[in-house]
Amino acid sequence: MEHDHVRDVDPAVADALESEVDRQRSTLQMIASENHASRAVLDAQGSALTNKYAEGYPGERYYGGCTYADEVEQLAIDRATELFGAEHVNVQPHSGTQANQAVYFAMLEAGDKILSLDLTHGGHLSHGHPANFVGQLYEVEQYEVDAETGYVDYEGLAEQAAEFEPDIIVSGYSAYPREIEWGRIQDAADDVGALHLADIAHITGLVAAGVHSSPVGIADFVTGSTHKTIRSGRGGIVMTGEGYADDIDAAVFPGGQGGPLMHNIAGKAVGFEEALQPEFEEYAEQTVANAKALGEALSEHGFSLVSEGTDNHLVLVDLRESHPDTTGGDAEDALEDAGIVLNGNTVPGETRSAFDPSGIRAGTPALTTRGFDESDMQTVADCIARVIDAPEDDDVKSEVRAEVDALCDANPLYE
Ligand code: DSN
Repeated sequence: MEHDHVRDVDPAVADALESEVDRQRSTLQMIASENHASRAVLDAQGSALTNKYAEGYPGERYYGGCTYADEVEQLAIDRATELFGAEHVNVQPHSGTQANQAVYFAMLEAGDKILSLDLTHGGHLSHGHPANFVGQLYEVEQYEVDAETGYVDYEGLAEQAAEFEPDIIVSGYSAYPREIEWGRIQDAADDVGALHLADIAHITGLVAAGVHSSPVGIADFVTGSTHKTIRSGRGGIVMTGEGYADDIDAAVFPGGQGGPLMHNIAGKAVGFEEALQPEFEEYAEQTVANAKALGEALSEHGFSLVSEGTDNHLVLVDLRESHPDTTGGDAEDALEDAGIVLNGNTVPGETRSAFDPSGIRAGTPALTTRGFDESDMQTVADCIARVIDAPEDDDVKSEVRAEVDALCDANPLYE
């Protein structure tokens, strides 16, 4: 993948861009929130729409010259509506966090109460972490997963809601390997008259393909990011019923954002079109099959998986039992030396810290895009185990690196 126009102007950035493509081609991307967008999505994101201001919405802009911006945004809206079956879709949020921000801004006053999953149990910064604006503007209490099973403690959540009386309950998670029971969270919200925000950022593609149940039509608001499992242009999305449509649109623009990133919205439109094709359902099914195969193979190697497995695109490994002297950060570094890129992650009942956590999170969306199947995942799990068993051993890392090279050669990217 050449960047000739960049190279003419700026060889330093061109070198970095080309090195990044090489890095993605020659290593295994297993960060659960990442994927490899198609060349079509990349082209759309690198298009002349990056130049266009289009504050407002299709047909109601504050700038002239929006004919094609309108066409592109309406296509993104129509395709998302078809994919998810939502009554109203806003495709302008710059990110998943800004999609969540729009919901809070539309529905809450400063000081209102949010009940959300603890970050170390799989939640997200924008669900109420004290370092995030959400934790600072609102009163936040957090629920947890069951310490024994690793599944969301739905009964505990309902009891906590009855006591705390939140204005909104947030579901949908960033490091949670199991199917989410939207209806049980909705029941807890209904019991206390709270709103329900379901953040499907990680599983947007799985929901679109029907391989994870959908909260659309159950939760009051469904937010997501558009570049993870759904592999579209980078950014966020908000879905809601007609009753909240105007509030959400006003909270996105002008409430929280100025001009929409029209080039990214073009990438969303193209990616949504790809996701409407039958092959995308096969992709999503294979993503989950690969995560299950990875989890089973890691378990056979003696690793302890939070919730003992997965229903979605990721596994969360708690290293404390099998490798008490190896932190998630140690594992992340050693694996990257061997060409396997994932992240150290906190685990439920974390005894270290977010900077030096006790687990690793591994996802299959990007490898599945490259064509990896269950037998490849067995090889990947073997490689991960060998490195984590001997994180200081350079010979092991070199041997694994050679296996990674072979896997990458067999599953080429951006040819
Ligand atoms: N940072 C993303 C993740 O890795 O889960 C979520 O925004």
